[in-house]
Order: sequence, then structure tokens, then C-alpha cells
Amino acid sequence: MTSNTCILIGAPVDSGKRRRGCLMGPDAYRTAGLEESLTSLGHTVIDKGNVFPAPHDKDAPDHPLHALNETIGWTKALSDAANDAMSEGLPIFLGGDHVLSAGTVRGVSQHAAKVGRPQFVLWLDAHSDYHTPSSSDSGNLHGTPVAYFSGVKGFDGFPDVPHPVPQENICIIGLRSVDDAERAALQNSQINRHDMREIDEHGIARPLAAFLEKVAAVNGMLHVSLDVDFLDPDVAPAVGTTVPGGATVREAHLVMEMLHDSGLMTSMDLVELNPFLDTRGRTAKVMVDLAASALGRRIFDRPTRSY
Ligand code: EXY
Ligand code: MN
Ligand code: MN
Ligand code: MN
Repeated sequence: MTSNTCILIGAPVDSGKRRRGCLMGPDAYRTAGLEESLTSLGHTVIDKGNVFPAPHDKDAPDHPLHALNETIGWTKALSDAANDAMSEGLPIFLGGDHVLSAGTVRGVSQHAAKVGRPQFVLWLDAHSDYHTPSSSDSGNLHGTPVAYFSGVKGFDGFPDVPHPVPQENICIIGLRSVDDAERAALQNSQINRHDMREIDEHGIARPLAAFLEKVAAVNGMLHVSLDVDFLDPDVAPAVGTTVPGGATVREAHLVMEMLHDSGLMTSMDLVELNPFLDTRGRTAKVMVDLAASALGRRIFDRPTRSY
């Protein structure tokens, strides 16, 4: 197995929604043994500690967008951290809520442009996170990062996105909660999107294998963003936005195992874990085990197969 230098970067972002607790995520992953799991697989692991938001104006409590300025501060800081870490190894961002990916994907895309390779994103989520600040009913910016890093306009005050991820390079798997405005925008887009019905009918390997082939065909870099709510809440309860009918533990592991077999993953986010809602660390442990599968933990070696 190829060994990586895994760069752990804590991103205790809690600004993307009103319910608090995701700021405890990085320490929950550390407590659940992420570093030890990856080390036991033969990887070198460097824990860089936690990032802090860049200086920002104070947020007005009555603004329709919750914690807008703080989120802009996080986006700047995480974008720089991601761009830097890509030269050192395979960064794993320990969230923090999903708005952190506005920064991480902006940063890894800058690195990809620098090295002349196309950037791809695999978004594993119950939600599409494709709102703009003006289309969002909730005012919760964790529902917007995919629109931001794919270059949709309307993110006033945020850093511009010099290297947006092309729509056709984005694949969302796990969908089962999409707002009307997001649905309309997605249907007009080239984003690859796979809802839970498709997974029920055809299995999760098929759309993933098709996407991985696209990445491999052009020597792409692949950022994987794993939202806790991709999983069914029965097995991963520690998230504020539970939606029934999610991926099983085995479906999620299969995704991770296929990612590892592909050798294509170049960066990863673990997001939306809210340890305040967890039961004896159960969800944190599930997420750590999934990261380990993505980095090569397996039951048996098996020959490569195609789907
Ligand atoms: N679409 C809903 C909203 O905009 O408020 C829910 C967004 C949930 C986002 C979570 C992180 O995936
Ligand atoms: Mn999400
Ligand atoms: Mn979600
Ligand atoms: Mn909404």
C-alpha cells in the first residue's frame, strides 16, 4: 500500500448554522484515535492543530445571514491552510460545519491550478449545499459551499474564487433533502447528482465508479467532503441536520474502500460532527473508521474489479 503523509488540520467552524457544537469536532476526532488509526496503516501523520478565522468584523445578531463575517474569516484562513498543506501531503480537515469547505476547496483548487491539474470534488451529503446567500431560507451558510466554490455569483464579502471547480467535476452522492431553489439550480447545472433512490435501485458503486473514471482519465485531483448526515441517523446521530434514509455503514465504507483503491483522493473534509449530540463517541468513531477505510484499511486484499 502506498503510504501518505496525512496532514490533520482542525477546523472548529461553528458559524455555518445556529445550532452550536461542531467546534468540538476536531477534538472528538483526536479523542476517537484518528491519528493512531492512520499511523497503524503505515502513514506518517502530522497534526497541525487548529486553524483560527482571519480577522473579521463583528457580526450583527439581526443580519439575515448567520455569522456572515466570521464565516468569511474562516474561508480566508482555511483557504490559505489548504493551499499550503497540499504541498506537504494529503490534508484531512477535521470539522467543523460544512461551510468550512468553502475555504478548503478554494485552497486545494488554487494548488491544483498551480500544478496544472484539474480539480474534482466528491460531495457525500444528504443535502446539496447549493444555495446562494440570497436563495437560502434559513440564512445558514453551511447550505452554500458548493455554489461558492463552483463560482456561482452572490457571495459578497467573500474572497473571490479564482479557480472555480467546474460543475461537471462535482459529484454529489446521498441526496435526500434538496430545497426548491437548489433543485432548480441543480437541474440547470452539469453537476453530477445521485439521490438515495438511485442508490437504492442501483447500488452506490455504480455512480462512484463512473465518477472516478472521469477523474482518472484526466489525472485529476480529488477532494472528498464527507458530511456526517450522508449516513443514516440511526448509525450517526451526532449531527444537527439528520435526515432519515441515509447511507448504511457498509455503503459508506464501500465508497471509502473504492476511493482508496482508486488512488485518486488528494484531500478530505470530515464535517458536521456535533459531539454535543453524540452517544458515547459513537459517531466520531464511525467517521474515524471511514477515514481509515479511505486511507487503506481493508478486510482482505482482492483483485481489482470493474462495475
Ligand atoms: N438546505 C437547508 C438550508 O439551506 O438551511 C439545509 C442545509 C444543511 C446543510 C448541511 C450541511 O449539509
Ligand atoms: Mn453538507
Ligand atoms: Mn448535510
Ligand atoms: Mn433552505
